[in-house]
Amino acid sequence: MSEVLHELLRVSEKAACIARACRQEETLFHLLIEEKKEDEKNKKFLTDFKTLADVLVQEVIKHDLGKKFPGLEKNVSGEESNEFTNELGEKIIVKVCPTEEETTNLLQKVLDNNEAAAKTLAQVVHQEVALTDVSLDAINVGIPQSNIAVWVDPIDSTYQYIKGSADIEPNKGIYPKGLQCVTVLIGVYLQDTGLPVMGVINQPFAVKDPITLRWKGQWYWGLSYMGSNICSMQFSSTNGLADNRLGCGSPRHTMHGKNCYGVVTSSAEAKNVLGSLEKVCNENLHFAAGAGYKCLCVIQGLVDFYVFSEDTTFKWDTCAPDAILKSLGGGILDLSECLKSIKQNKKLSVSPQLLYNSEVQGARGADRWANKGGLVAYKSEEDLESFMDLFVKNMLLQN
Ligand code: 2IP
Ligand code: CA
Repeated sequence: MSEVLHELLRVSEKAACIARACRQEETLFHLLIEEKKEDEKNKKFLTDFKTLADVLVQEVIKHDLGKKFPGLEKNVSGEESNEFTNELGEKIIVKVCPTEEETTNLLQKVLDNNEAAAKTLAQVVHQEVALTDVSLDAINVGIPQSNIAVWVDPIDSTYQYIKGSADIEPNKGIYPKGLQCVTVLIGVYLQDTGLPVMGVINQPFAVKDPITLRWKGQWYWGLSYMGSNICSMQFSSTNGLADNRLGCGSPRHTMHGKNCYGVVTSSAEAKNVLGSLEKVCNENLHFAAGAGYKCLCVIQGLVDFYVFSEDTTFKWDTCAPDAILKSLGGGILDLSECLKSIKQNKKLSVSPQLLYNSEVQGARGADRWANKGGLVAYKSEEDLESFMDLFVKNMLLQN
């Protein structure tokens, strides 16, 4: 299985290269940030370049995985559909073609004949990206390929990708917004049980080189299958730039000299939940953009939990981080089920984990794959029990 994980890592880096190119190459950046003029907004068929960038990254991931592991591409899913309609009303299926020239021609059709942009984009799509992590060679875990499927979020935190600033200062290591919140998420789950087993999070804009002003990325991987738990953070080898052991054994956050919990959540979180979190965490309650990035904050040990009660995260947002958290002894649970368990005095370990093979009954479109009951991402089960008790007690005081 190390070959699959190796390929996930390599293809995540290729995705990160495309994401960086769209921000760093003048011809592409111009399209990315282009504000549509009022009359253009009404043109039904105008291609949205940011959607194209998303779709293209997803197609590259699908294409490369299928090339290496024939058949796997049929089990790769994500948020985007690869069907486009251009200004002339032509339907175009965006895909990676056998040659760079063919991909250029195809992209030119979607980009309403912008040859320079199509060429630049096709070039990055077809470039060879080599990425190796020697620690992966040590993995000897066999997961039947016929039982695996993949969730892809090609560019999580799209808003920060388009509008995000490069100069946001972190608060206790956490970026509330900005390019650092953008991630490429590739998660593998078992088709029969729906459990996540392998994941890669690639952060394309982790550090900006002060001299060249170019961005460098960073990546994390994890595998959790039948008692084998391995994660990139256990190794000191390179995963880009930063020390990938940052989060291991991080000290508990403190408040007025006492231990307390650190939580990251969304600015879209409900008021009563925020009220309770503020009581439990005080100054250790953080807000950050990006579902993938918030999970990364838990993985890195910058916070203990990522709590979100709304239903606006999806399977593609959580599958990869969930697998990495599992490899570290944690995971992601359905928040509403956790609250039910606590009310019934049950242990949280029996609360449903998020599963990746079943859709929300009665829902349509993307909502079929929503994490309907919200989520709580954690690294330590023991801490989860005591944190949730405090959280629920304070929730009751809010109501
Ligand atoms: C989004 C993105 C948002 C997140 C939302 C995701 O994915 O991660 O940042 O909202 O839940 O679905 P928030 O930042 O408020 O947590 P995408 O950017 O891929 O649509
Ligand atoms: Ca997303």
